[in-house]
Amino acid sequence: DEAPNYSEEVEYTITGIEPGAGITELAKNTLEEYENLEGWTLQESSTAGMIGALQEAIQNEEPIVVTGWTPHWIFSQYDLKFLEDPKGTLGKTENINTIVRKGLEEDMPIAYQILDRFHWEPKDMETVMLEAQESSFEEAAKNWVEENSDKVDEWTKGVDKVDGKEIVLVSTLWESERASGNVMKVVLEQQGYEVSLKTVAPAIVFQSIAGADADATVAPWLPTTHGSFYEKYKEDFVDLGENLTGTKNGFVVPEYMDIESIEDLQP
Ligand code: PBE
Repeated sequence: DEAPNYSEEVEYTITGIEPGAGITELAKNTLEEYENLEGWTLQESSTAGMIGALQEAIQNEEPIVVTGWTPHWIFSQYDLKFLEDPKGTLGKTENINTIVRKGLEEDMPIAYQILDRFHWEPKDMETVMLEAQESSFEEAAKNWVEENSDKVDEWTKGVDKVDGKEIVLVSTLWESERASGNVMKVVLEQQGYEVSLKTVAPAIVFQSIAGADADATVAPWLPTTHGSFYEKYKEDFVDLGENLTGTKNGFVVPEYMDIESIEDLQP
């Protein structure tokens, strides 16, 4: 049984996202590691551009291969599947970690303790992401915190309040991290902090924590997606461990495409 050949229809192209994304580097490496992808290229654009191209292809029931990840609302909106990645170049199931600057434990022990305790599930993150589509991340985060006081209490119980101390969080621009960043912002604000949340490229997340321009991040995907930045800066930050388990990157296609693996794509 031969898999159908979609290569010409997709113009030997993987539809990608922002140049600075971890998944963009992993996708480039994937094109190098799979012999059957010789001659294929990664079309870098933006997340919105990738989603627009995906939606257009689905409307016309045409083939398309995109760089995709979960948690993401596109999986609840459309019938999609990850192509199997037998070489594992796009990474296995990953964690999102909390990383803080050196000295934060001494300077802001209260924030440090809450950040250290912060842990939630992919479905919590998805709830915020979905609601944010109708309102905003700020609004959705506030509501999630209100409706999940049992979880938030576990992070804040027994911890003192502070009086307007400033703290800088950095995050990336993707919706999953806008969800987690805004939830942490609300939680720290309720504790009495003045929180600024900045959105930057993954490289800058690590660079600013290592350089103490920012205090904390709840955004890094590890061990693979942001692993190269982690390695580069690991002497210069404190890793508080995972805050969520179960993210995944891959090449994503509509269900109606009759292939199952990256190896089914043809040169
Ligand atoms: N992502 C979503 C990011 C991390 C979170 C997979 C697009 C990246 O590739 O850097």
